[in-house]
Amino acid sequence: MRVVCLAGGVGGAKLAEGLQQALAPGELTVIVNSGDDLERHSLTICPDQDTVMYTLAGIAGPEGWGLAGDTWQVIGALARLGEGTWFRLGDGDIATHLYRTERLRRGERPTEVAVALGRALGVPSRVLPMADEPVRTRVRTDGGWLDFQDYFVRLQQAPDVREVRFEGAERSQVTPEVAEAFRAAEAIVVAPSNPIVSIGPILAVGGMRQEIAAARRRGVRAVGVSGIVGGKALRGPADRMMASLGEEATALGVARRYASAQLLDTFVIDRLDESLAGGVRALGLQVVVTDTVMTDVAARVRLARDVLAAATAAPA
Ligand code: FO1
Repeated sequence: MRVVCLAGGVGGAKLAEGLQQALAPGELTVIVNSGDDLERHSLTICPDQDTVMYTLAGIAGPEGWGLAGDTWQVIGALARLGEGTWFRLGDGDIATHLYRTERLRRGERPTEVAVALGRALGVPSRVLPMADEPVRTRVRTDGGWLDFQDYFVRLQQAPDVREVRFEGAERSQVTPEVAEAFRAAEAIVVAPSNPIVSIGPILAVGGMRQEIAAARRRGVRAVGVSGIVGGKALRGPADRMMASLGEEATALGVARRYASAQLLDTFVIDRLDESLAGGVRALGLQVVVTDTVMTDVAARVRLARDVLAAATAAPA
């Protein structure tokens, strides 16, 4: 079953790993958010792409991003030189950024570089950036507009977010590779990533919503998973962001967002949120209630199987 999964960072990577294990090699394409990308120390860094790629290669670091067993010599040496090192890059991870930056400088498209990196790391799925054009997520706080990683890492997501924009999205366009993945797709999965700053930028890419809508018109089912359980984001600031943007910080709030974008057929919520199922159904979505907290690999695969079952279920 060919599956296209939209994903951001660590939460998205976990479900993608479950899907990869549940599917045959080559059946999964993950479209990753590139709104978090940044330039540091003259290197092009694509955190969500790398998080998903390393996870699918089985080499992700202990915090979910970066590489397992990495060392920190280069960042330590930069700190001694007085460089700002709040965005920590491991030595092995830097090799990825050198490889990417060099190829981009030679004129390769970001998608081509991502495919080459995935191949070199032995990833049995395709990991595609959402677009080749640069799109940069920026958030407005009471202190003004910030680059995403300034907010996320340097300020540890402390300020309230009042507004979000995806700079460059209006000039971006789905790539031929992304379009081809949707044309071949038999199911679409929206991972339990931050709906505002992980899935939001992907949906803002020119032509993305149309590709999803065209696949759904062909009968392909789209299943989303809530990254908010019991009113708390499993990871990251999605709950606080939704609240400060005036949305309900629950699985129902996430469902509302996706329902108003006419993105999904089915929404998967946690058993803890069973009482919200009626509200989600009232939005016109089917509901699956299951265990969504991916504590280990077995839980990732279990959730992936539940999602795939929902994607193949006959429409109610
Ligand atoms: N997250 C942190 O909290 N601190 C870091 O220093 C940091 C460095 C980093 C380097 C490479 C990379 O691919 C990811 C990195 N992340 C770091 C994670 C990243 O900021 C977030 O996972 C995403 O951008 C949010 O989805």
